[in-house]
Amino acid sequence: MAFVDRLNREVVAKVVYWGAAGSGKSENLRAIMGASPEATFPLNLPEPDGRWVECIVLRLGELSGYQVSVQLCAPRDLPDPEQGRDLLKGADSVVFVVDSAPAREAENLRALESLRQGVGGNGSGALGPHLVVQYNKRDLEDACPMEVLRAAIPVVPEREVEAAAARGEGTMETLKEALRIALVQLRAELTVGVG
Ligand SMILES: Nc1nc2c(ncn2[C@@H]2O[C@H](COP(=O)(O)OP(=O)(O)OP(=O)(O)O)[C@@H](O)[C@H]2O)c(=O)[nH]1
Ligand SMILES: [Mg+2]
Repeated sequence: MAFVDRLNREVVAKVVYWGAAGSGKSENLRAIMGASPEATFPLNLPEPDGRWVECIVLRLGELSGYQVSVQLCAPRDLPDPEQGRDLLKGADSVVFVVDSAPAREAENLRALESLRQGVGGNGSGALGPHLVVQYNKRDLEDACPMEVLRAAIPVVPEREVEAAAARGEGTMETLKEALRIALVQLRAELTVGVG
């Protein structure tokens, strides 16, 4: 759940990008930074030195009388289980970045398993409603066909998006879907809180 400061009427939502090492998480953040002049870096990164996670902050505007911003976070590589749980705690939605390169199938699966462990669930049910699956690197000449990838990634997401993050294709659409999931919940929480 997003961090809500009712006194100052500010909300910080969190979207976590997750995926195998080299799947394209950083390219997503880079593309979003490039398209969002207002993007900033948060002041309270988990580890100032030798950082294992990248974060950017976007201001989204007003919702139900609150100023809303969102933190987009991506670990470098797969984090260890404790760091992973910390990062996923409070996430309003998760983008699982799939590498379409045929040789990365096992790594994609390992990343999905670590995501499941990180959110504390063991079935696709718990994860799915908060999840956007981004099939990245669709520009590769030997990219796995979509039906092969879908069959190989055992999760039912709320949304899926095809992307070529290194070209900035599909990255904003992915973000839009992740924010949509986050904001639906947030609106409900703020409305209940206001009474
Ligand atoms: N062809 C192609 N290459 C991509 C795409 N997205 C990312 N890459 C390349 O894949 C490599 C890894 O991308 P990153 O964004 O650094 O991957 P990451 O998920 O952040 O990796 P870690 O931080 O190590 O976990 C880089 O050389 C990217 O340029 C894509 O859509 N198409
Ligand atoms: Mg990275």
